[in-house]
Amino acid sequence: MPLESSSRVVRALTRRGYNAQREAVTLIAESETPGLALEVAIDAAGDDALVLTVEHVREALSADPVPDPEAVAEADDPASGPGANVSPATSDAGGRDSSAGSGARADDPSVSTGTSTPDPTDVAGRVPPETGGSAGGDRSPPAPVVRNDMTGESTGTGEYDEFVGVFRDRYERLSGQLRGRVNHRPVDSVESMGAGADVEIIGLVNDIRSTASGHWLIELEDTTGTFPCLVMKDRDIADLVDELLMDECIAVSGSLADDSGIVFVDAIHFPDVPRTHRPSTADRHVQAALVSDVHVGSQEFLADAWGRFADWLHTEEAEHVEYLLIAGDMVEGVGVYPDQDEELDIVDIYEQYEAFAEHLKQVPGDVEIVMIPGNHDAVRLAEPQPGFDEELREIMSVHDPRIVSNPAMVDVEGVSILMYHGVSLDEVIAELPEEKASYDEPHRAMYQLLKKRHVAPQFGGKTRVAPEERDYLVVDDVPDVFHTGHVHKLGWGKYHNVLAVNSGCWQAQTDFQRSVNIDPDAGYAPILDLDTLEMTVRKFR
Ligand code: D5M
Ligand code: FE
Ligand code: ZN
Repeated sequence: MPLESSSRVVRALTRRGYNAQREAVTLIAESETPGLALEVAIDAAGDDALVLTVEHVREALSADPVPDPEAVAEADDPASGPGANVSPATSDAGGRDSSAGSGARADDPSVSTGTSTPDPTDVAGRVPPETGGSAGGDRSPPAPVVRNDMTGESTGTGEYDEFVGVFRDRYERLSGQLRGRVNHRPVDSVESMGAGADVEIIGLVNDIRSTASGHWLIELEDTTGTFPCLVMKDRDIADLVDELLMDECIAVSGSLADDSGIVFVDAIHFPDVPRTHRPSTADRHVQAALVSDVHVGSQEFLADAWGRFADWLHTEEAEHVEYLLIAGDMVEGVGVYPDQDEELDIVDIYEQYEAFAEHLKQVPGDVEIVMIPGNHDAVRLAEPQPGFDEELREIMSVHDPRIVSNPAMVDVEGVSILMYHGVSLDEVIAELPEEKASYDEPHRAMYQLLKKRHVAPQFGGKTRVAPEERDYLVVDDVPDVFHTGHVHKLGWGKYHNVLAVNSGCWQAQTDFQRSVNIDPDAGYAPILDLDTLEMTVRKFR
């Protein structure tokens, strides 16, 4: 089937407010009179259905293979009786209000065009309208299992005590990861050890200074106090000091100085991902598209590229793409950056989500969508960010996406995928040397976060972190795939067998980005084979 005809069907359905399963689109596009098939199928689906399923189409078509003029004539555009070549892309008359949320559709006068006397029995064997909002077809992939979703679990009020609490939790959990490798001494007992004693300390990095003679002084903090640790500039490990971020958890091994007031460091250990990590894979051939940073509402949002991507998902080539993961920045938002309003196409945040929901409708209804928020989305900026509130969920309900917190661990067909928007990547890139993290190789910055087993270690920097009882930003379990966005650069690679993917964006270069020489990778969709963890990238721009 030519791509063009299926994409016209998708567009026509989208305008009527329907999301559609792939096979439903294919059946309509391949029928002799797609325009008519579309009308009959919509009629069969009923006004309450959100997703046009393959059952709707099959039953509509089989019930009435040669449409009975009486049943269809008045249901159809008067100008296009049975057999007339109705082009779905142009049969716009009577389309649903595409910007309305699903709740509004049933009352939409245009919806009832031709179906003003809906009788559930007038087409033999028609299934009752779907009301649950899920794809509902027999081809729906297994729903992803989400761990570490803090939506609705926020306890933080911003009190000082909570900062103490979240650091304690971070320390407990990350030091636990290091304890098998070092024999930790609480810092308040280190001083009493004799000069020259071997010492191992696990602590959060409280301070990093260079001394007058160019050595490094790292202050580590545990639950009992702080202790200064000296890394000599001529040691190989001095190179690792470049990688340190404030507030991350590390261990040092060394020996106590003569005056017992300082540790001379011989080795630095990170919680890290074990080199022996063996990722899990799906036991069937199935793929996931990993995207982020759609930025609907921005003048630079690439609607055409997104449309081509959604059309492609309806083709045979994409038949194994059963999941779409979106790692934040669905919309451009309002007031995110200074002077941002000058580049807005849609100035109202809810209208931005309504427009975004329209673009989601183009995605096949049998693709499972999982999304997390980013810094442009309408949730709190401080991380962890809870999933969208009810009002936004309702706006996006047609495709029934799974909306979870940033970050979240999502298990898809046995593959665990850590989704994180990626605001801390800016900081990692700013603070680490070029060869360890850069915008051109964003996956290397992601390696650092894996090594630290924390998605945003640094407190009080550019990444805002909210104190919660639990530090949701700690990476407890090693993921098989780490998916981020935010920096609008495409890059991927493996770190100790974990596939790190930063997924580019759907927004062309903004004025700000031009001013700081950020050249975004826009309009790409990385496609991940869940059975092999191999990646292919498709370009839609
Ligand atoms: O940011 C996309 C990338 O561009 C990310 O690396 C931050 C950077 N960026 C974009 N606009 C600004 C402004 N105004 N100040 C600082 N950094 C910026 P995203 O937040 O996904 O749009
Ligand atoms: Fe973004
Ligand atoms: Zn962002």
